Amino acid sequence: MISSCSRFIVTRSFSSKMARSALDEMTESGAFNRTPSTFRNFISKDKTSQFPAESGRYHLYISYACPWASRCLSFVKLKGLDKAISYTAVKPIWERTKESDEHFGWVFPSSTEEPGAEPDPLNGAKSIRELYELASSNYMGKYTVPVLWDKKLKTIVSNESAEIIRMFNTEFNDIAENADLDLYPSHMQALIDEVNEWIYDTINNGVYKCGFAKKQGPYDEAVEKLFDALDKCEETLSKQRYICGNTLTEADVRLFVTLIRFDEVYTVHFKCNKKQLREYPNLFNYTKDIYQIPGMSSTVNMAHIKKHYYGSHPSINPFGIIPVGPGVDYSSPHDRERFGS
Ligand SMILES: N[C@@H](CCC(=O)N[C@@H](CS)C(=O)NCC(=O)O)C(=O)O
Repeated sequence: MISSCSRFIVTRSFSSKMARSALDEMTESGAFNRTPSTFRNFISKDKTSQFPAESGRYHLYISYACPWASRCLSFVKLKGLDKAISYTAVKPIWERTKESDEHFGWVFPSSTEEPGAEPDPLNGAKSIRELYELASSNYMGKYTVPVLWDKKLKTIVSNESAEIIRMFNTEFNDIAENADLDLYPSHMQALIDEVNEWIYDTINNGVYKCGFAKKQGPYDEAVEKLFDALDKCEETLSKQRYICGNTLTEADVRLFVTLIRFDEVYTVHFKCNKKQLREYPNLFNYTKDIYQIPGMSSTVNMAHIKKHYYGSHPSINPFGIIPVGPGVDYSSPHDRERFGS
C-alpha cells in the first residue's frame, strides 16, 4: 500500500492543464477552485432527440458520500423515478483505479462486501474512471460522480448534477410517479437561480473551500462567507418553511445535501466549526423536515459519507481516522409544520 503522503504527491503529478482529482484543484494562492464538468448533454421529452426520455434506458452512477450525486438521487426519489432510472453506488473510499498509474478514485466492489455499494451491473467496470474511458478515449478531466449513463448508446449523457436534476424534474413526466411535483416552477425560477447561486458559492462549495484551503487567508475568507450565509438561511427559515418560500423547491434539495453532512463531517474534517448545525434551531429543524420527506432518508448513507471524507483525503486526515460522533438523529420530531405545508 502506497503511503498517504506519497499518494498525495503522485496524484498531484497528474495535474497539468486538467485536474485529475479534487485534491489537485488549487490556485497559486492556496484556494480551492472547482473545475467545470465536461459531459453536458440533455435528455429530452422530445422522442426524436439524441437522448429521449425512456423508461429503463438511463442509469445513474452515484456515491452516497457525494453531495452532488445525492441531489440527483434525491430527485429520482422525489419524482418517483425509481422504476424508470436505475442506479448503482460505488465504494465510499477512493482506491487505486489502475495498476499502471497512481490515480485514486471511485471504484466498484467486486461483490457485496460493502453494504450499499454494488458491482457495475452494465459494463462490469472496476472504476468510475473506466466508464469515462469507455465514453471518451481522450478524456483528460476528473472522474467524478454523478455519471448519468445511456445504456443504449453506451455513453455518458451528463456528469453535471445541476443539469441532471433539471432533466429529472421535467423531461420524464410521462413516466414519473410524481409528475405533478415541480421543483423548479417557472414563476419561481428567477428566485431559485438567485438563491442557488449564493448558496452554491458560500455553502455547498464553501465547505470545500474551507476544507481544501492550503493557506490561512483563503480559509478565513471562505469560513466567514460560509457562516454569514448560514446566518442568512437561519433568518429566512425563521419566517418560512423552505428557503424560497412555503413550497419545496430544487434550492432546498441543493441546500439539504450540504446541511445533512455538516455536523458529522464538515465541522471536523473541513474545519467549519464556528457553529454546528444543531446550534441553528431553524436550519436544524429544516434539515430534519426534508430528511423526513418520503424517500429522502434512503438517499443518506451516513456510513458511506463518513468513510469517504475521513478516508479519502490523506492531505487533510493522513491516518484516515473516523471520528465517533456526533450521531445526530434526523428522524426525530421537528417544528416546521408551524408554517403549514
Ligand atoms: N460538477 C459536478 C461535481 C461533482 C464532484 O465534484 N464529485 C466529486 C465527489 S463529491 C467527485 O466525484 N470527485 C472525484 C475526484 O475529485 O477525483 C457535479 O455537480 O455534478
